[in-house]
Amino acid sequence: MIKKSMFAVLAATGLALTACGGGGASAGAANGSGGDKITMGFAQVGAESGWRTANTKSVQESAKEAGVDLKFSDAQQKQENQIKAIRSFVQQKVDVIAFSPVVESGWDTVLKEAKDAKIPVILTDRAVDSKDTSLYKTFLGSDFVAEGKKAGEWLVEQSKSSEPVNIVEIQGTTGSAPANDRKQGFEDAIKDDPDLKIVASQSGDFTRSGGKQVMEAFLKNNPDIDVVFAHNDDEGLGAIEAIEAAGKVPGKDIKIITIDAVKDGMTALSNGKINFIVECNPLLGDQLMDLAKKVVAGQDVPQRVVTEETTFTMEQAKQVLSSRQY
Ligand code: GYE
Repeated sequence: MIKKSMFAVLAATGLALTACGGGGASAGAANGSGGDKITMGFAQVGAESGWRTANTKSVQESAKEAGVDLKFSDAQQKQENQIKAIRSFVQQKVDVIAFSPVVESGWDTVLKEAKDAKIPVILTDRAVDSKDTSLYKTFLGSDFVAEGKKAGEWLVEQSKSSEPVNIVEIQGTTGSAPANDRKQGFEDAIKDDPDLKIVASQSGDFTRSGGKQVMEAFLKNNPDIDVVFAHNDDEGLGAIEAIEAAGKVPGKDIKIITIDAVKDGMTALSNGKINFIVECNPLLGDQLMDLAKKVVAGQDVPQRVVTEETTFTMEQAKQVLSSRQY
């Protein structure tokens, strides 16, 4: 099925849609250009994946370098824990709150509390679906719809033979922005090719064990799987284990497409066990600290900052593997 390799697609640029007023500097807060240290409360999703580990490290290291006092909280993939963490940051009167929302909905109340306390909020990595965009100053992260689209476009490109292709999809965390958007982008990209059919789709919660479990069930119920689309590398790596345990060859009998491009994923791609990876960049720390300083100083920041990303085939992965930072 694999014929051509598609070359790296668009690099989303840092794009300023609308400048929105900062104005959230709390009384006596430092402005980041000298003066007191800024205190940032950061509510992380958890430690579910290689991507997340790299993201946490990036935020922690960048905070140190930027002289930002970081209060870090790990929500263990539970929204209620993140809400608690944000409330505690409000109580502690931090200068700025940054968080990566586990799921998209259900944030209005707590974000209103932060707004009433005049503490600016920065969305990092994942979006919320709140109608009231004044509840946060900016959103820094990837375009997940574009990522799903790149995955689907590659598959369309590879499958010109007019034979039916049975796809199984391992979704990310249910209700999360990357799961919703990657699904949508992928479906959009394949919808005009009648040979490409998603025969099963289930969440693996962005974890390796989740990916393995879901794939085991897929293999039991579907004798004829051609392609796995996993919403992240870890789920794809779990699927590889399940495929091998079932006596099939990942990357050959069943093609695998994933998103992230972390070291373990890129290694599997170099070894031919994964066939294509769409990059999602976790190194958001420097940009986050920069935005935080501006927001605390009451300066304007773009409402949306999109991360730059590419895609990798096996050959491309082999070339860059040794220089990958995460
Ligand atoms: O792709 C996945 C992680 O929100 C972009 O979360 C992030 C996703 C990433 O668990 O590996």
